[in-house]
Amino acid sequence: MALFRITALRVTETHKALPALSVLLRNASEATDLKAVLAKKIPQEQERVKSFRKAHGATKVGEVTVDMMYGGMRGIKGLVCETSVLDADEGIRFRGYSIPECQKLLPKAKGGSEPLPEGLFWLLITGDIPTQEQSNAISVEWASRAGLPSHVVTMLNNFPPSLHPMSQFSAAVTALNSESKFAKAYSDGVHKTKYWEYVYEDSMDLIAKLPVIAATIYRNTYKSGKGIGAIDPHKDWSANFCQMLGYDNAEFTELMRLYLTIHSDHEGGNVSAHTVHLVGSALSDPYLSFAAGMNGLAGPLHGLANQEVLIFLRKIQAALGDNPTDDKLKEFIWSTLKSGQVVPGYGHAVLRKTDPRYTCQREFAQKHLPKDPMFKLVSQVYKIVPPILMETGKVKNPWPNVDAHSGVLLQYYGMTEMNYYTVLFGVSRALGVLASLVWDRALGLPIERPKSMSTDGLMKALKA
Ligand code: AMX
Repeated sequence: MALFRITALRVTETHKALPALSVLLRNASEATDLKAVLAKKIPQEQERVKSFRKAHGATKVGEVTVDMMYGGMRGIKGLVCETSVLDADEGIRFRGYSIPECQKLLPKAKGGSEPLPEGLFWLLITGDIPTQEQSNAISVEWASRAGLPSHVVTMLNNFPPSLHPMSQFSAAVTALNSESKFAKAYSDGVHKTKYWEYVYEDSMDLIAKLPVIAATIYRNTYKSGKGIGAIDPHKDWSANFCQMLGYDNAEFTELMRLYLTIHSDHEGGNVSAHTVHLVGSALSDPYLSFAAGMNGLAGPLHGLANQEVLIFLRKIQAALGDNPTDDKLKEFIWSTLKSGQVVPGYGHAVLRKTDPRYTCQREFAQKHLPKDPMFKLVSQVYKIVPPILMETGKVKNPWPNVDAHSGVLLQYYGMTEMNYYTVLFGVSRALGVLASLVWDRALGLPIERPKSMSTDGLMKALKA
């Protein structure tokens, strides 16, 4: 076990940077103070929602069929999510902005061309594209909040490397709830109108700490626990994360900025987002709510698909070599389907076209790794799989989703440990679901409790 240890000191070395941090934090002005910006916006939005509900509270939005009840509630409009909306054909829009628009409009790192996740978070939580200064202020603030309590470090260091990284991730986040300002304020009897402020504080702390947790898991599980180094308050969130993971390739850092931006949010109904929202509605603190969502993300039909895709590609390579013929690949895909398995990375519950998150990763690959054999295979799979899935006659969306591409990019830069990929997805997903959680409490949304029925009761009600 000693081999896999890193010391608490190493992780909390962020404190070394404190003098530099305090200067940077002092530079924050009212315009770059996200909490102050939100405090102004929230009463306006509360008023807008209140008057909308007063005028239209009893208006019907849609209907529920029996198939929807047995079919995973597919298509039921039953949730409000402010941060993003998913269109079946166009894909995700973050607060109204498409991925190419975000790539163009959001602040970048010096010398970089991909958006900073800090800027995306500002956009998700406020609805406004931030200035460079606002985005930089978030980088500094997250650096200042990144230290882990020693019990979480000890816990991480004692996990066997055989424990799946997602289990380590979720368990560590759960244990972090010792730090919850919301839980403490609630037990101290804080007024409900102030809930959002504490959920905001916990969310900012949690987002700041996630790369440290994730990097510790990576180093412990795959790199014999060799130290993760210190947070540099002059670097952005992704650059610090890459450095802690042990990657110093500027191109990989750019990939990570793109990756952490595009995986952040996919409206409110997907398993991870919905779970965080649901658990948060019981007033479980943001750590517990987010950990619950991560257990959902760890499912192979959801976030674990990025791991499954690479395993699938490796299986193809092992069976057919690096350059399979189209016919051999078709045979392989059909035999997968006939053995009752899904083709990972293809299909979606809402999307009906190629996922724009796939497209922007493909563009990144075309620019940086056009000759990579695995990328060539992914392109060939993109040509072969959709017609086959259409031919089955049952798959509603034969096109690739985000997970069909991400692993290929990561392995190109040396991150070949595919069991780890979903942790990266989880770090990113925090941005969307925690921004939403702040708004859930700001809008005073109640505990979630839809009505279920038994088959007997349903038959009786429909006189069937
Ligand atoms: N390969 C094989 N069969 C598939 C398929 C795929 N990629 N996608 C859908 N199907 C099958 C379903 O299993 C279902 O079969 P059944 O009637 O025998 O049960 C049928 O097609 C109809 O399903 P659907 O309505 O098209 O999809 P859905 O909304 O029920 O499920 C999803 C969506 C993503 C779970 C499904 O497409 C799938 O399993 N894809 C592979 C796993 C994957 O890539 N998941 C990641 C999704 C994105 C994410 O959350 N990160």
